[in-house]
Amino acid sequence: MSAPTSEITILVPGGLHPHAVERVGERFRLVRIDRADPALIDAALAAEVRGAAVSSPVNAAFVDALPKLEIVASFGVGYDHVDAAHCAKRGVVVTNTPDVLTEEVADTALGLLINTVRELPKAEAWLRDGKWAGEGNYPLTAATLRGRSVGIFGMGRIGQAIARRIEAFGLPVSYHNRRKVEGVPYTYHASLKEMAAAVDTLISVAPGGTSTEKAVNSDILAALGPDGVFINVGRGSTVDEPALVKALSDGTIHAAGLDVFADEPRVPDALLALPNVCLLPHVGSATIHTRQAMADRVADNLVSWFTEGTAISPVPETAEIARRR
Ligand code: A2R
Repeated sequence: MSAPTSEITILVPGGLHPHAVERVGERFRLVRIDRADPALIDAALAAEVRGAAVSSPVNAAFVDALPKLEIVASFGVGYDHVDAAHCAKRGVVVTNTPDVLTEEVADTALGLLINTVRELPKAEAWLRDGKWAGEGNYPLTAATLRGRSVGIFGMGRIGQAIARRIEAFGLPVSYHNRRKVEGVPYTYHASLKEMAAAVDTLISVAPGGTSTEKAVNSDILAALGPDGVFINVGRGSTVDEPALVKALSDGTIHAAGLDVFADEPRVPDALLALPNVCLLPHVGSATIHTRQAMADRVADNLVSWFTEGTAISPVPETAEIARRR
């Protein structure tokens, strides 16, 4: 532990934010490979890699190819691309970058909600296309935020930041989690379907992974109803996309605003063809300011682990390991 960190090898498979690469390179021996593929690990590398800094998939086989691995420092708060359960079994701590992006993603969620309900991108296109001068005012929007009732799927750090903003807009907030959150003033629903039926605006900021896979399906969308607006800033995997396309096409719900998709960066043509969707290229945390803070958190987790023996932000699956050292 007390050896100079410059003698510790940190592997960076695939792309990583340049500031994270720079910070890790300043403190550690940094090795880059194209992707997290065991075929790219030779015996010499396997014998020396003690940490990895990643923003792309890391599976069990890759972890097993690195017998000295102690920590996987992942960029982003969502870490469904890292097999954290396997890392826990192997005694490898996984870290993510929560908190530093919370307010930024919440800002994006509100922007996407307003753009979806009030059709602001389409209104701007109307102006730019010369239709305001040529044809007159942009049509009044069928939907409004006024009188809406909002349900948040995933009342965690970002969910609560979104809820505070929604409150400031004067709208009631409900939420669905597996567990009730103590100390928040919002209405809890133990079932997502029950919440969808009780509100007309559903904002998903739940993590990816098997427990949320396609949780927003045709049943949930039907419960949301014909005035329903669905916003997703969590993970695309939480939505049954074909069911969403159908619900948007046949009037089951009114509109959707999506920043995340099941198979990024590919967005289904069927979604692109719909007039009642607002689509963003996963920009929830995408500012220079916040991405820099996330990159710092990746590096700070590695530095803390190898100098203090503790990780700053271990994911829940590996929290025990982070405390054990
Ligand atoms: O279920 P709980 O009590 O563990 O609450 C978490 C909730 N959640 C779920 N709710 C219902 N069904 C599930 N299967 C389920 N799994 C998790 O999502 C918790 O309240 C919330 C996640 O909050 P945090 O862990 O604080 O994450 P944060 O920072 O708000 O980010 C959320 C997601 C990331 O995972 C990325 O996918 C995206 O936002 O950027």
